[in-house]
Amino acid sequence: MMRWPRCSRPLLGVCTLLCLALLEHILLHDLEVVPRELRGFSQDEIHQACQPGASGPECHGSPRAAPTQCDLPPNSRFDCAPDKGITQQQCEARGCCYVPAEWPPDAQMGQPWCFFPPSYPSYRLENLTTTETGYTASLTRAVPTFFPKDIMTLRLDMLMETESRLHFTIKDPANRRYEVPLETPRVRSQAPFTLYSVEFSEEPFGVVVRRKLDGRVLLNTTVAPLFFADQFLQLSTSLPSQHITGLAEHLGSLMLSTNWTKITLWNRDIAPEPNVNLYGSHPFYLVLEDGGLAHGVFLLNSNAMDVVLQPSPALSWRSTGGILDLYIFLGPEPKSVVQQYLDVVGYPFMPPYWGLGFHLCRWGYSTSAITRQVVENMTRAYFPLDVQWNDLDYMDARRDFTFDKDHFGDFPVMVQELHQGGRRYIMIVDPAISSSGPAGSYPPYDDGLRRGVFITNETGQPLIGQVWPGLTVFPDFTNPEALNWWQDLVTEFHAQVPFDGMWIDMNEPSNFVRGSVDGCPDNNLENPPYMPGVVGGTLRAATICASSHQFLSTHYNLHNLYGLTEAFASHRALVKARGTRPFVISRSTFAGHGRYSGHWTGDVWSNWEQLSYSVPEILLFNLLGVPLVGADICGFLGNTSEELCVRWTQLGAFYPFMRNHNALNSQPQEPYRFSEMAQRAMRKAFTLRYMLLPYLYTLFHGAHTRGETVARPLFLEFPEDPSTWTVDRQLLWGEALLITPVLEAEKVEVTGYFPQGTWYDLQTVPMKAFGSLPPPASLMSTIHSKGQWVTLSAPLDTINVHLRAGHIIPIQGPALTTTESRKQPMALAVALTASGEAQGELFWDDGESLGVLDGGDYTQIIFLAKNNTIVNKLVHMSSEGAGLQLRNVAVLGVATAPRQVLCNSVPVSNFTFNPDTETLDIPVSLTMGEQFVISWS
Ligand code: MIG
Repeated sequence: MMRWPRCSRPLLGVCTLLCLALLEHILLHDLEVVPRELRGFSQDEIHQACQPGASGPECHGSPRAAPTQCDLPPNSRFDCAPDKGITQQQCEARGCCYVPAEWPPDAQMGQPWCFFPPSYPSYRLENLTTTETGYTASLTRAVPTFFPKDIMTLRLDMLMETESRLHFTIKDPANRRYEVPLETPRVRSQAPFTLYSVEFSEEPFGVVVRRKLDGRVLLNTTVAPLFFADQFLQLSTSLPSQHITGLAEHLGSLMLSTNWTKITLWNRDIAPEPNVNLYGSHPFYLVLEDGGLAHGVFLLNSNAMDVVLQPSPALSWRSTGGILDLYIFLGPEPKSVVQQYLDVVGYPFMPPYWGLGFHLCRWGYSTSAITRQVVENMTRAYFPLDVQWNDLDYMDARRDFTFDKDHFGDFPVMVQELHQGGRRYIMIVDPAISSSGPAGSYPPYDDGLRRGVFITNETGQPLIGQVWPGLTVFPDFTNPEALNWWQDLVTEFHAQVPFDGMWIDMNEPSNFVRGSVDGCPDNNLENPPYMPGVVGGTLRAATICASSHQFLSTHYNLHNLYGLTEAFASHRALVKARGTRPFVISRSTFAGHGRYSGHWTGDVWSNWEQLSYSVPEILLFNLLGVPLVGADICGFLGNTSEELCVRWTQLGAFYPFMRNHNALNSQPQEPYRFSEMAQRAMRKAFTLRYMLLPYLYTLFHGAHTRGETVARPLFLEFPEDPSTWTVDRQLLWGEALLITPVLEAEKVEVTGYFPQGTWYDLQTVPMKAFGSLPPPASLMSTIHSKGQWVTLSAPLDTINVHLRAGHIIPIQGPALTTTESRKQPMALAVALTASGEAQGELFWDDGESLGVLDGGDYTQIIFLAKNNTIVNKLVHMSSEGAGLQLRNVAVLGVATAPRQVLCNSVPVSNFTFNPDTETLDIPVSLTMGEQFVISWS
């Protein structure tokens, strides 16, 4: 739909020119001048006071007279003293309003005392012209701000890239500034149709983005002045609702509070707690709008930043460098928002099948004999184990790419034995490279030095910090030579020890001394004029000097990318060394991380609070395209308890990445350490996971090829139901499974939200084919929900899992490794809706080859149920999947007892029907490769 610009009166002068200039383009574009009511500033005032040639105090330089227009609603006040606490006098000298107010006790922040008046000078938009992809314009500022080095003239590029994606950049046209080296889609021409319209305000400059469908304003940057100084960039926008999530990595609920919240992004090694900057940075948010539509915004900027949320509601990005590079995703469903974000940063990598099995680790498996014993104990106690891990213990003097010949003398043999048992092996690798040995004693250091791959200090020498091996240098993974050096190290070590994946820790990067052993220089990068709310109050806290040098730029700009670049380097090296699908788990992350690696949530305490926080963290990383994520099961720091460990194992069975890991001095917490009763409960959870692996793997394929999530919040499936929006103590696997874990001590009941529809207790699925789950409960356990909270029985041996009506999931017989479980027969659980329909999918391949999709060596099958009939559609077949046995089809929601069941027209004599659970159980003898028709009447 085309819209004529609205030339409202106060803007007439400016607008007339603009309208003439654009007349020829207007029919093609959705351009409008911002209507008055949207503007944060009074145009009249600016125009009167600051016409060209005017010399009012608001127009030129400080000190300025105290502004008069200060009666703004408290929630709509934007902070004019983001950099420091200031007095009334200092505030007014900035040309800002000063109104002291109480902050609630314990508040991290509250309404600002010093705030911008509507007349505060900002940029002015000039020379708006159309381009192939949208618009370009200049932004000019007449009056400097209180930050040093304002860039007085900027260039705006507005790119209408796709129907649902708007992209704009604001940069310095005269000097090339640092930009995040992330590969993003390039678009040559403007999308022919868009879900959004764009409007500009000339003075002060602002952008307004609306959803055409309902006219809702999704972005309005006129609410506060734009800042673009060398080390301080601020862009504020209104939000159309207070329901906002994203902006990882932090500990807390899934939905953020807009009641004056500051989120700091500066990757840091710290045991997770609320309100602090954690290991990763993802400057992306998703907003749920009234009615259930959603949009997302991504600021592609890697500098240290704060994001401030306030109750009007509004959001301010405050970055310390780079450029403003903003994407807006129009959805309109929250699922599409995620997909559109991932179209920009990349879809997740496809993990090997074994990576979805159980991983066992601890810091303190101090010898290969002990490590072996752990594996044996697991098997003896009938616990599955796919991947055994070692922490720092295996290393010689804690140096990467070495092993301790005394305690891990037969390390390579140990790994080979694991392989013979159908298992895999992963060890920790830290980025910091020991630099203290005598020359020639440690090739990774010597070669790295020769190849110039380490981050350097102000004198051009490798910066020296201190990490586990003592003095260390830090590889610069933005240097192509470092990628090759890393690949060589990985390949050489792999030739000795045939490990299967890499656990990359300490890659914020973490440093035990501030900055370096020699401290850091005193300069603008070390002491920026705006210091985000980083723990420790300085950028160098727990890491290296911000002003150190990397190949692409300063560490100041690249810090938040350290984990991402190491993950990239490791992913690439593993492909080379092993020739099969790489498996990397990283502590530090940045936007786009999921393309190369998974993530674990770091040093969580063994307590109930951290157990419950792990649900929103896992959900959030799925929204961010890092679906392979999990917390350390039973907790890392401190001692777990039996009950906590059971509950954590049950929930952990539904983390996409399932690993039990423990700190050095904590009580052991392997599953076999606990009482028989606890072990039985854990075993049940393990069994569930292993049975569900084909479904989980299929979900990962959806993430990899379609940008979907694996573990997902309820709001993603039920956005029209606002009751789902804040649910973050339950999770879905795909569309079909709802998991309701117990997250509190001494509880044998749990209350969960069940969106409208029918939800079948997974334990009513009669798995006679596998004989491993307890007998079906009664029909009582099927939930017919109107959209309500339901209290469920949850004794210690139970995690509630419900199958959503309308879905079919593939299930496989469990085993102690995926090597074995992949050979087991399969079953289908078919959950019918009231109208008797359901559908599902299976993706299958050899589980580890690269290029499976390109080579076509995979199987993809769709299952459909309707009118008392179930059929499969063979979308794509390969020998791998074709031979899988299908032994059992369990149909849930069959109201009346069938008299006859047919499988490919042949009567099935031994079907069973349970009227209490309304379950029809059909034994079959099919292979996945054959087409089937199963029906009952
Ligand atoms: O300074 O390698 O988050 O999982 O066990 C601690 C030892 C270093 C931190 C990791 C943790 C790991 C530990 N590491």
